[in-house]
Amino acid sequence: MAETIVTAAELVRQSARITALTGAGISAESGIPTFRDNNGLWRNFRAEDLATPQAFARDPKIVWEWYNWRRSLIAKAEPNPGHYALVTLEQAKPGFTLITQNVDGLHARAGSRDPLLLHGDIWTLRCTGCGDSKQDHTPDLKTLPPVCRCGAIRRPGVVWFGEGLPQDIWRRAEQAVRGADLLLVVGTSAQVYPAAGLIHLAQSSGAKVIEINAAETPVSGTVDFSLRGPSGRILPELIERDKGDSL
Ligand code: BV8
Ligand code: ZN
Repeated sequence: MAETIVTAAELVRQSARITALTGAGISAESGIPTFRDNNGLWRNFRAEDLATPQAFARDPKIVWEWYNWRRSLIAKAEPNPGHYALVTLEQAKPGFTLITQNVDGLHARAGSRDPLLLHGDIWTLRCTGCGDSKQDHTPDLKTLPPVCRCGAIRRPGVVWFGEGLPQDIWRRAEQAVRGADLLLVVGTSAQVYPAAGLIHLAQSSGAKVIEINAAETPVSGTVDFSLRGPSGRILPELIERDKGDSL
């Protein structure tokens, strides 16, 4: 293994309170397109056209067609070694917290016990009328938009641009980052706020930061280690060293 990753792996081993912040890049090797890479989800669409309350109010059907397409894609996807490596870390470190911007549910499917879902969950359908929220894992919803028994239409249970993040989740995420010795930043372009602000919060709270990304990001030059490559390969190297070494 390259010298840098060996040193970074030692930092992981020595750290007691580790927080991980993940983005769409951790699910890329599961076959789910990211948002801003060239094969990105949003290449054909503009975020403003789809992931906003205004777009949904204007044309709920087209927004739902995009989410339905993503749900069917995610339903066929499996967690990859990057997701599983974070489960191994969680089991080895009682002070571990996982924060994700992803709505695909792959961390939970890999076995992460309590991922903090900053941007919600694509499998949740929330009624725009009575507020009823339910989990629905049907990959291909037949009726778009889905209708609640109260007669109002349901929306995806995700956070759109211009919407606040779930307050309790955000508070727990900030608390975890403030108290961390080490923040792992995995597969995020660090462009969406307030999530990306957690990276700066970690740095100002004295935590070390290890970034794992296939490409350069706005934070690559500011972190302690910027490991370049696919998280599905790097995370296991970083975390699942030969089993002999206890983490
Ligand atoms: C809010 C959920 C206020 C739905 C999403 C101007 C400046 C700064 C901020 C703003 C601004 N104008 C507006 C804002 C605020 C705005 C924002 O940040 N805009 C950005 C674009 C400038 N933020 C908001 O609106 C937020 N809300 O501010 O509300 C408020 C407060 C109180 C009360 C009312 C209102 C809400 C933001 C949440 C939006 N929802 N998604 C859905 O998923 O459909 S955002 C969307 O982007 C996803 O959640 C995604 O996770 C997130 C971040 O993207 P990434 O995960 O980083 O994915 P990306 O494709 O960008 O990058 C992938 C990375 O992976 C790349 O770096 C790539 O190199 C790497 N990679 C690829 N393959 C691999 C890999 N790495 C490792 N291994 C690989 N194999
Ligand atoms: Zn309802």
